[in-house]
Amino acid sequence: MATLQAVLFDVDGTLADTERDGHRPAFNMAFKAAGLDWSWDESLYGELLAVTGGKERIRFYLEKFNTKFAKPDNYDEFVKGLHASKTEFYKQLMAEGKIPLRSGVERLISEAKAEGLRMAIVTTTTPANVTALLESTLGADSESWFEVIAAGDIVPAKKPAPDIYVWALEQMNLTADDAIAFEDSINGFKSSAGANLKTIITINEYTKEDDFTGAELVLDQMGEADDAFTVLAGDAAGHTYLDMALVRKIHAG
Ligand code: XBP
Ligand code: MG
Repeated sequence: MATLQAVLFDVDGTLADTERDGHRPAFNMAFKAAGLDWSWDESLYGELLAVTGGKERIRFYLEKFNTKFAKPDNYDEFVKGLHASKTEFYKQLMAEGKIPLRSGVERLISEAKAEGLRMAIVTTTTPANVTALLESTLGADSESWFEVIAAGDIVPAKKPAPDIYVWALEQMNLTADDAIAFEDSINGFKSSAGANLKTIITINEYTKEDDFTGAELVLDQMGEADDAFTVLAGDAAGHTYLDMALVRKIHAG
């Protein structure tokens, strides 16, 4: 295995619990603003997460859960407009700063930065949403810490397709052996594993039943010295929280 050169971070569910507390309410706000009586509760949203991408998720909802809705003639534009409105609401929610990073995320990113590792964001969410989350949690200039922001419609085939990871690695002129990915969901893991990346999973409420067979390490959270993780699969080599020393061991192992 090559020396670790880069760390690739998923965003939603991995850096913060944005799905339940950010995206879901933002979708609902956009529906309301458009005069639609649709409402995505936490449980329905869990089912809708089967499909990545907000525009794709709206279409999936209308195909599987709200089939009686009469689609307008300009359906593509309708979905795009609804999604653009959702992005505005999402940015507002992030600006309010109510969604914290998950345990250990800020520390791990700082460690990786201090050790000179190259960093990238690899996500299916809209680029503006990445900016909004990073700025509200890590500070105004934090986006610049990431050499590549691979996000949204940059590749047509979103996760679980490997394309977005392949694209990010190409941009960085790296091979999969040079990097490691952090993910939280089966769609994300299929994408990173499909790009041949070793992957560390931190589950959340929506993804705790997903099948992560083949992931190097499955944790409930990255954790801190005073907030230990629980190891769900893999070998944490006696560590109690995820630091760069453990990340390097996992990558080399
Ligand atoms: C995130 C997604 C995104 C967000 C919504 O997946 O699937 O679609 O839920 O963002 P991942 P947009 O964590 O694997 O990147 O509405 O901007 O698409
Ligand atoms: Mg995710």
